[in-house]
Amino acid sequence: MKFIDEIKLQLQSGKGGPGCVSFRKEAHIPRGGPDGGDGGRGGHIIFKASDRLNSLVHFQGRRKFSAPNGLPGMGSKMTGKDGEDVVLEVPVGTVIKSDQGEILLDLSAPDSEVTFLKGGIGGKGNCFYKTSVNQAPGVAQKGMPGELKNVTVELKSIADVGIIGFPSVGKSTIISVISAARPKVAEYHFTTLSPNLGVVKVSDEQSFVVADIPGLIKGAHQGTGLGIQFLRHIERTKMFLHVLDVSGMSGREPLEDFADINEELRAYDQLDHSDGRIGSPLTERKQLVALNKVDAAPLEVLNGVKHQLQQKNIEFIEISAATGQNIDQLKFKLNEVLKDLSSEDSE
Ligand SMILES: Nc1nc2c(ncn2[C@@H]2O[C@H](COP(=O)(O)OP(=O)(O)O)[C@@H](O)[C@H]2O)c(=O)[nH]1
Ligand SMILES: [Mg+2]
Repeated sequence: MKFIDEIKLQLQSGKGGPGCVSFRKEAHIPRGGPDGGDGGRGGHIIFKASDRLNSLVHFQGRRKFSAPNGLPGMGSKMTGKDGEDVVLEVPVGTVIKSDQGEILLDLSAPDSEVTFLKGGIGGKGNCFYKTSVNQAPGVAQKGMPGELKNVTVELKSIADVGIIGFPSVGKSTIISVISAARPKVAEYHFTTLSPNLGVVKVSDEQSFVVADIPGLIKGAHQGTGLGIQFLRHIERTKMFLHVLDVSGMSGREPLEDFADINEELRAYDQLDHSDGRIGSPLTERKQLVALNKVDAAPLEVLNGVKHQLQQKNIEFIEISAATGQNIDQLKFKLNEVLKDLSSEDSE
């Protein structure tokens, strides 16, 4: 599983409140029985997976979260108030990792809430220590400490490669021919519209995940259809395979399509993203263009498109998902681009 956005946080749950030493005040008796109550529990640190959130930007500027301590116990056997829990909302599909990189928590189910750091238990009041031999214990227990943890909060990507393009250009066919297996569903459970996913195996050690992201149509950024949600899926991929149909069989104009889809990406970038943007703007992400259906493409059309793309210095690969032409090359090319991207990242 790869990650595209991360922040580091220091988290601390509350300490338990101390127990209380107290004795009943009764007429004629100098010291009544013990009545010191227990301390309250310290506040928990809780993570909640929320559908409403799309990024981690709401943590900006805040790096430390601590839950308040429990309050001390009181006389008359009154328990101290518990410290209030701190609930940290994160987008569905967030992972919490330790400093050592170990996954401590995977928040992939919408609305799931997990107590991550428990608040310390409150100390027992002296009331608790009363026995037949000790009727007036003068001791109470301290509260238990809270927990302190440094963590990395990371947003899972849906896939390494998002396959984009208008309907019928061949996206589903491409994913079916380049991918060997379906990724483990549980890992990707967090997507609302479950895009069609596939694992592309390049070698025994190397594979990557592609997502066929349908529904990108003109006006998607304005919310046409489920446009915005599709765009949000696209946002959680690292690069795009932009598929154009050069056969003319579905009446598509490849270069117009190319411009229209890029226009949707640009328009989405310009929407208000103050609630969160994942990764870089869509228009700045790497795209590889696949000219699909070359088996059925009229030569003049194909050459025209190639010429135009070359003039604009746009990288492309000619393929046929139907005949398998250049499909291996496509896999290798995508893998290469992803490797370049991840080495750029680590620089
Ligand atoms: N001739 C030809 N047809 C293709 C090729 N790839 C896809 N198709 C056909 O194009 C149609 C649309 O493909 P599909 O994968 O469903 O497109 P999507 O809407 O982008 O997912 C289907 O009838 C496919 O069989 C190709 O390389 N050559
Ligand atoms: Mg499809």
